[in-house]
Amino acid sequence: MTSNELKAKQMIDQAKKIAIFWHMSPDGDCIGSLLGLWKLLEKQKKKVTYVVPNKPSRIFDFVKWIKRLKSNFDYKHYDLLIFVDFTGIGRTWIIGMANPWYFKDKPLVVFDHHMGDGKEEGILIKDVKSISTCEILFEYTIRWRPALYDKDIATYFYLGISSDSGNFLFEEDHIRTFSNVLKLLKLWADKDIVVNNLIRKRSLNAVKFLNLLLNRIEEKWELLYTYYDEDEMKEYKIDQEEAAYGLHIIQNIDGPQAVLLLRKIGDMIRGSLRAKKLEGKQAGKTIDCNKVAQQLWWGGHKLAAGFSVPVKGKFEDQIKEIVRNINKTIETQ
Ligand SMILES: [Mn+2]
Repeated sequence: MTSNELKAKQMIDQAKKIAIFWHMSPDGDCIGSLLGLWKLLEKQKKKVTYVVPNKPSRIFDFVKWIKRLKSNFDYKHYDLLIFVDFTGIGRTWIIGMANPWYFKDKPLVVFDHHMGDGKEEGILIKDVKSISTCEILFEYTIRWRPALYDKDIATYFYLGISSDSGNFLFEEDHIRTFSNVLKLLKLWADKDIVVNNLIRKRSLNAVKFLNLLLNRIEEKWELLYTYYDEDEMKEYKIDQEEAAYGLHIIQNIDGPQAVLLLRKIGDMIRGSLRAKKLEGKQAGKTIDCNKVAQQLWWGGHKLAAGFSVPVKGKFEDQIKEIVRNINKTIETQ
């Protein structure tokens, strides 16, 4: 065991009251990490509180115990805080909480696979080479507490690996991911429930919204992009996670090296950038989304990253400016 692992395990073993936090717009990896960890800790007779900044999308309604997640933090005493699937930069939502000072100098363990900014606090169990936080959690906890594993826990971690890998499309270390998944399936992870509910099922409104996004597609040099305003989501009665379906579809369009989905949310514009993984001689030329996003405030991974900029002027004009800036950044890579 590395010293960080040893420390994290000790802190978790000794703590009786634990609060687990996840990031904005919880995705499958986030939900799987949190619920998997929660069940492992409950089985060790620990009192666990889990905190979500905003409600998970209804596409996750099929997940067992999802309704137990609470979004109000009580700011009481906890022996240990755990962050899953986010570190320094992702803590911006914590700053927006009622008492941000609460988090200062608290015993903290972080499980994450995002690139950091070097300013992270706490004991970091971080592996940017891993496809998902659920994978990291599984690799550690199956060594620490194999006897506690059950079908639910295996399904939670399977959910995270499946959703962050785009159902095994984006993983880089195939042997690592597939051997972990094989172990989870042997522990009775329910693959069918994840495939049927998360990978295949779409609401009719989500498909109609996709049609809107497809009609707006533009192509500028290395970038294919489309956009929406959050108010339009309301018209279609869908949530952000359902709207993101468009991104999964447009990233398969042949041609440009990167795709971008822009959305206007209140006074911010959020962008999701995805690069195509190039093959053969071109392999070295794959766009580094993390570098692009960092220049626009945020980051993520090499092939997928997000950014956020304040709204200024007309949405359509700002879109053109953002696209120009991204293309300029790509050019200098
Ligand atoms: Mn993740």
